Amino acid sequence: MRVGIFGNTGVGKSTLFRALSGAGETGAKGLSAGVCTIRVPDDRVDRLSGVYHPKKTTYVSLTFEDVDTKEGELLPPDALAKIKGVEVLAIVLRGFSDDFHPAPAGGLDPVREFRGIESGLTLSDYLIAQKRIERMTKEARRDAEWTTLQKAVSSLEREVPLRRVGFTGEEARILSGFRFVSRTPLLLVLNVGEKDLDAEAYPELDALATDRGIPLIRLSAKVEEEISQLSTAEQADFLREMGISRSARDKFVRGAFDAMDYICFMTVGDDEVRAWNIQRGTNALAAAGKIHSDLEKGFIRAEVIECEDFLRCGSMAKAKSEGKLRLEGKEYVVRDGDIFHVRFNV
Ligand SMILES: Nc1nc2c(ncn2[C@@H]2O[C@H](COP(=O)(O)OP(=O)(O)OP(=O)(O)O)[C@@H](O)[C@H]2O)c(=O)[nH]1
Ligand SMILES: [Mg+2]
Repeated sequence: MRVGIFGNTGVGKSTLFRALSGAGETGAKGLSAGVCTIRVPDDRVDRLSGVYHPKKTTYVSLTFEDVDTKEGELLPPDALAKIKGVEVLAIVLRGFSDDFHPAPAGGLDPVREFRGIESGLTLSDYLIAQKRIERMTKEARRDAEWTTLQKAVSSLEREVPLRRVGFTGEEARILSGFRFVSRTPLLLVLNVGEKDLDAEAYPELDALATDRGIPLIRLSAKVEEEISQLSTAEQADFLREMGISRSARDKFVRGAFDAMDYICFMTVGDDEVRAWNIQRGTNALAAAGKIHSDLEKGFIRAEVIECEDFLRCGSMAKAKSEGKLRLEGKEYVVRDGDIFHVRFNV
C-alpha cells in the first residue's frame, strides 16, 4: 500500500519521513528520494514461518512518500500528481513550537490547519470536475458520467469532500478514472512538541477526527527521528523512558490500515508464508483474486483456518482432526488472521 505524507510547509513532513524510514532499520529500502518501502511487522507471519521454514517469507509492504509542498501553495502540479498515486493521505498537522519555530499569529490551530487542507483538496477536485462538465455540456453529453460528475460537483460546491459522499458502485467506478483527491482516505498525524508527548493536547482535533471517523495519531517527529537513529535495543529503552507506548512506525502502519479498513489474511506452504492485505468485508472469491486471477476464475472452495488455532495445533493434520479447518464458499467474508488456501480448477 502507498501512503503520501502531506501537509503545509514546515509542519515536519520530512522529519517524519526520516523517522519512519529509520537509519539502522533492516527492511527499509529507499526507492528514490523521498520514497521508502518498509515491511509491515506481523508476529503471526513470524510464527507461521517458524512452523513452515519456507523458502520465502513475505510481509505486507507499505510505501510512504514525502510530498513536497511550496510556501503558500498547497497543491503545486507535482504534489498533486504524487497525491493522485497514493491510497492514503497522511496529513501532518503542526502542534509544536519552539524558539526556532515560533507559533504563527493566532497560535497553533491544527483543526484550522486541517480545514484549510481539506478545502484545498476539495477545490482541486471541484475545478477538475467542473471543467469536465463544461466540456461535456458543449458536446451535449448527458450520460452516466455527466450525472455522476453533477452529483460530485454539488457536494464539492458545498465544500463536502467526495470521501463523505455515498456513491453507488457504478458511480464509484466512473469517478475512479479521475483520481479525485478528496476521495482519498485520510490519516491525521498531529506532530506535537516534546512536552506534549503524553498530554492530550488539542482535544478539539480528537473530536473532529472521531466525528469524521478519521484515524488520528500523535507523535513528535523530531523525537522519533532521534529514536530512529538508535539501535533496536536502545530504541525500546528510549521509548519506555519517554513514556511512548508505540514507535512512530507502528502507529503510522496501524493508522494507515485503519484509514483503509484493511485486514490481513495469510497463505502458508513450504515455498512461501505470506501476508495479504484486503479491505474488511472482502469475500473469499475476491481474496482469491488478490492472490492470483486463476484462483478467482477457477475457484471451487477455500480451506480456512484461524491462524491462532493453527498455531496452537502445530500442524494442519492436527487442526483438521480437531475440526478447526473449514471449507468455505465464494461468499465467505474473510477475517483478519485467517489462513486461506484456495481449491481451484482452471
Ligand atoms: N521542536 C520540534 N521541531 C520540529 C518537530 N518536527 C519538525 N520540527 C522542525 O521543524 C522544521 C521543519 O521540519 P521539516 O520536517 O523540514 O518540515 P516539512 O514539512 O518537511 O517542511 P517543508 O518540506 O519545507 O514543507 C525543522 O527545523 C524541524 O527540525 C517537532 O516535533 N518538534
Ligand atoms: Mg520537507
